Amino acid sequence: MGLLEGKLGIVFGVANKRSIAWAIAQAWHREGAKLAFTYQGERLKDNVEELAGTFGADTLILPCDVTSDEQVRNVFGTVKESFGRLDLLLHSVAFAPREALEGDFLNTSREAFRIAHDVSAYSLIGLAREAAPLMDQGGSIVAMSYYGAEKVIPHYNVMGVAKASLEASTRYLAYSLGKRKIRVNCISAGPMNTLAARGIAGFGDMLKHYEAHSPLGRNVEPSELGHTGAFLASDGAAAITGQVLYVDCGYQIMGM
Ligand code: 0WE
Repeated sequence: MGLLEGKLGIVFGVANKRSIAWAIAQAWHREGAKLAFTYQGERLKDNVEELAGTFGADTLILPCDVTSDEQVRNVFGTVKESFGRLDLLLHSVAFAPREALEGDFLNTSREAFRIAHDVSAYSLIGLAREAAPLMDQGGSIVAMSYYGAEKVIPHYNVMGVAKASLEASTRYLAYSLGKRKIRVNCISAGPMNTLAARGIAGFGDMLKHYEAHSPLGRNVEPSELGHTGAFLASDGAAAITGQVLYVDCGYQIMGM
């Protein structure tokens, strides 16, 4: 028996086979969940259809720009028609304009700040609000964060501020949704070689730094995020809510 047998879930943030969202979706599927997927923009439609299609030709795949209230409403309207209800939601979505991740944090524009927070943090609140009425037997919402939320990582800049907002939103949502038995948690992952990391100057050195300084002496495998995602979604985590779980080979505990 899988950990998530009979559960219904929706996954936001698959871009390609290396996506963290895909690693967690595979684990949720393996544990018996039936999943719907969303994609951001026509550019990613074919990728998501190819990946999610391996879970069955009838897999629900919907467009969703998380900055559009209308698109978010439509997604959950379709999920309600198709699934009737919902147990699980994965938020694995972030964006800041590239220039904001390159220069000096002091030069962060109002617009870059707004976009980063809208896409990467507010979206969790918007998705949770639409998902909650469908989670009529309780539920589990999982969002992805990063250490740059609590300590300065050079160049992570406004994304760090947006992840801090995402983590605080996780706590307030956990409090808001607790009475409906809906849990909300973050996984703070060590650096992963995904599309979101491509082209980030010094990313290779960052992976080497984790290898050298994390207690486990290595980087995180996508499948390990899958296992943690499955645990948080499962009844094994029934008393865990509002938390940030570090899946970072222990890096976060180190002072030097
Ligand atoms: O959260 C992230 C990255 C998210 C991200 C990535 C991009 C690249 C392309 C958000 N917005 C954009 N905008 C783009 O135009 N990570 C945890 C990965 C990451 O990104 C970094 C990191 C790490 C780690 C940026 C600078 C320094 C470290």
